Amino acid sequence: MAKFPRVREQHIAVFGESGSGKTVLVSSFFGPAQEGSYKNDLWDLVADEVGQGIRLYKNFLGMRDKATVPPATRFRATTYYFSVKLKGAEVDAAKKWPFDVLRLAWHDYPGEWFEAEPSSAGERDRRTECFRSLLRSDVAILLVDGQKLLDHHGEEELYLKSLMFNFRQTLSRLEDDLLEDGPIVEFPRIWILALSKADLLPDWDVDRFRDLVILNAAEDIERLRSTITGFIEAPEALSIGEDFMLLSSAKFERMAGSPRAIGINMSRRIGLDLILPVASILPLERRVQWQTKYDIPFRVLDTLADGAELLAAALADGKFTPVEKLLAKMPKGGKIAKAMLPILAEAVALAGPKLLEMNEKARARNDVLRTTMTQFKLDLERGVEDKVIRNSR
Ligand SMILES: Nc1nc2c(ncn2[C@@H]2O[C@H](COP(=O)(O)OP(=O)(O)O)[C@@H](O)[C@H]2O)c(=O)[nH]1
Ligand SMILES: [Mg+2]
Repeated sequence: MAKFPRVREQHIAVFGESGSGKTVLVSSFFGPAQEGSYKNDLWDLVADEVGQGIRLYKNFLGMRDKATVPPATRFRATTYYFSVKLKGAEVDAAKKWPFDVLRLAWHDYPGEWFEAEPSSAGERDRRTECFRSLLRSDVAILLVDGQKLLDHHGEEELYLKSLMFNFRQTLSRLEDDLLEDGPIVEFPRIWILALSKADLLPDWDVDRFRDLVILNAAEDIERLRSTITGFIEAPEALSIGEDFMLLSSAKFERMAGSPRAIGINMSRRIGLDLILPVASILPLERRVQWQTKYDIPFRVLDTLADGAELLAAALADGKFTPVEKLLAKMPKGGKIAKAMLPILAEAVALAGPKLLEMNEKARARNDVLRTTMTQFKLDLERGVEDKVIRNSR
């Protein structure tokens, strides 16, 4: 009998210049799940470090009740650890869920680091160190600030180009340190461009955002891609400039003529419910796509979507046992990756009415794990339909 809880850990890295909305975003991701009125019969969202959780909730309450924004977090790199704890696992370990906690590590990279050279050797080391920890993420979200787009109305190109340029510069500066041991195996391979503060552009959908970025900064994205290509092993497993999403932490309502926020409606969020689905489902999908198309070394596949087998087993009906058997029987390596591919592909292919049906059945059976995983996939489908997210196909 497996020991519970078994934890699957997914990492996402959030990059954005200072003021682009990172701290508010993480507060708004976490806060609502702590409200007394919050209901979720599938899981609890908890902060692994109590102090962090309190700070984020306080940020959230400040916005909700006092319309005050969190203090700027300059030059501070933080990793927030959240656990999505599935309900009912303790009482029913016999369900043999392959995991019952999904851990999300959210890396917040200080925006100032994009904008200025390190001021000392010590700071340079800190940056490299921080960046190394970000590399464990499968997914990176790069924020495009909606406020800056408004400020640059008519010359969005200037802003977008400088954003991409700064970002690429930052990476290039770190190149020597990061590449000490040769091409990097574990590196975020899914780069999502996200419009933050999307509430400021209420009539925009994700297609419009994408068109703007491509029209004005296609070459810059290409340059960023080639920079990253130079960093990593198996660079065909990389998507950048293919995934886009809208994010808004709240509806900020401003008084006419006054720059001061007068109301922050925390119940009007955009895209935040897609964070967990993006962190858990997208890497699995991409892994299947890349593994099918290219000959990718196992060590890359294995880091590309850690625990993909278990996620797939949790999604596709009746697959726990075969996956567990395979994992127990075979040594880690290319052979098992090949044997697993059809199972992963089956899980990824679940969609539409079939997926909904599985979700409903799992819910009726009180199979919280499968309900949650199929729900994440449904949420992503819904996000695509609503034009909040757009993924490469
Ligand atoms: N309209 C709007 N404004 C936001 C949103 N998120 C953040 N802001 C504004 O942007 C400012 C900077 O956000 P913050 O999260 O501190 O940026 P960070 O430096 O990237 O951490 C906040 O003080 C808010 O005024 C959002 O979703 N919508
Ligand atoms: Mg901040």
